[in-house]
Amino acid sequence: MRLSRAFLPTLKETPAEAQIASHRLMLRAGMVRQTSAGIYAWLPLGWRVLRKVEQIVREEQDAAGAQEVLMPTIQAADLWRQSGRYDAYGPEMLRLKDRHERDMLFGPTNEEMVTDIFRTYAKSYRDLPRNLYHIQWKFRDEIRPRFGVMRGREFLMKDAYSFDLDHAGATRSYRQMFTAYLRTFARMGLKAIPMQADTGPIGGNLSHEFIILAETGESQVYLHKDLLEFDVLSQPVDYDGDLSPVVDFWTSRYAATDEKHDEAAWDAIPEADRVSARGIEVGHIFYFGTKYSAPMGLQVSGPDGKMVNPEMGSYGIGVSRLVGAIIEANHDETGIRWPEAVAPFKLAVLNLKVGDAGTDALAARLYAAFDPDAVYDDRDERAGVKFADADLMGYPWQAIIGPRGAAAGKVELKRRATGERVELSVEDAIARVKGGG
Ligand code: 5CA
Repeated sequence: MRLSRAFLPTLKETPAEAQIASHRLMLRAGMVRQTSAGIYAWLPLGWRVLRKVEQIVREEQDAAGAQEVLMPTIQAADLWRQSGRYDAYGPEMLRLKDRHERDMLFGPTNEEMVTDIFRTYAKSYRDLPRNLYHIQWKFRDEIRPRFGVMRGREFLMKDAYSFDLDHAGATRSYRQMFTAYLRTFARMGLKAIPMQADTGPIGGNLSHEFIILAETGESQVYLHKDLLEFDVLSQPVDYDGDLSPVVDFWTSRYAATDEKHDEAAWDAIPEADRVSARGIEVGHIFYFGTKYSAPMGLQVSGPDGKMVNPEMGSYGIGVSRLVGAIIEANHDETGIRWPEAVAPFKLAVLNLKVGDAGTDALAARLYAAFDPDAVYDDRDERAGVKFADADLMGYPWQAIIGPRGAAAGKVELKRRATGERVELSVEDAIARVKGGG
């Protein structure tokens, strides 16, 4: 994308309403624009990141055997009356009426709807196990929307729902999602720690929150330091096989949120191994058995011919929240430092003298080698403005092209994460950025 024609509106001033770094940087870099309290429009830069995050989530769900669907945002209240949650959910639910005065709602989550869809088709134990997910906008009328997209009212969530014949099957589905979550967050460059958690309005008896450590996190968390060192991406994963080598490690070390914190267990850990920190919840998984299948009449015939209610679980990831969380974990005083996997563009080509035959030619070659994963700063702006914008927007690589270097066929390659700079020929710069090292 050529910046001379792009809609990438940056803000010079730090917006007063933004209390944390990610919110400030998302507004300053022109990633999002708040249109009502807790409701955001995603502008080109933000939208590209959101889609990259979403795609990693999708790939890992698919790899774990879940199937993607798309359920609507608007739901009929009657479905929620069947589960008993319509009245219980309270003022966080946005309730609507259609022109026929029928009660509708903007979905805060989809347990009822997916149970309704599944009960229409599933007849026997041979229709199990299944796992359906979608990536869809949710609305929760949060009492205090804050921190930008981190706690919004409208937000993008991936929610998956598993259906199994019995407890053993449901445990297996839970462990598959547990593993997929570890991989998903690791691919985004995040260390997310699963912690036993309360189940809240979703209900059920087993639940883990996936939490990344950040000073501005809303939860207080306690964990064993070994958990920060486990490299899940180097572990082979066979979703149809034994997941213990990945899953069991996490239950062998202490990790808890404030609500579940156990002082006695904590005191038993050597002090040098304890980490207490603030955290951001980026995912939450639940096992709740027949909490929805029983009242909603989802049943299948078992191998012995008797009817059974499938055992269910649900598995959420805060896709839009993740964009903020990734920035919380990857920024400095000048701006964002995107991990490559989710960067809006891999490379920014900064032409310091637009109109100079030498710089124009080198810039065009570099840009062509990476387009559409590169931005080309071909604006008629001072070098300082180009440097500041590239640092703010956080592209992993910057290729800086000035007239003196261009005359010698050289560009200066800067790595945003480390600040390291090297002078290279165009070919070597292209190879370096492609190689990622
Ligand atoms: N039905 C279950 C699992 S699919 C569910 O709704 N779980 S949840 O309530 O924990 O939400 C799942 C994830 O959505 C959370 O872990 C969090 O990352 C994200 N999330 C929840 N509320 C918000 C919000 N107000 N703004 C942004 N993200 C949110």
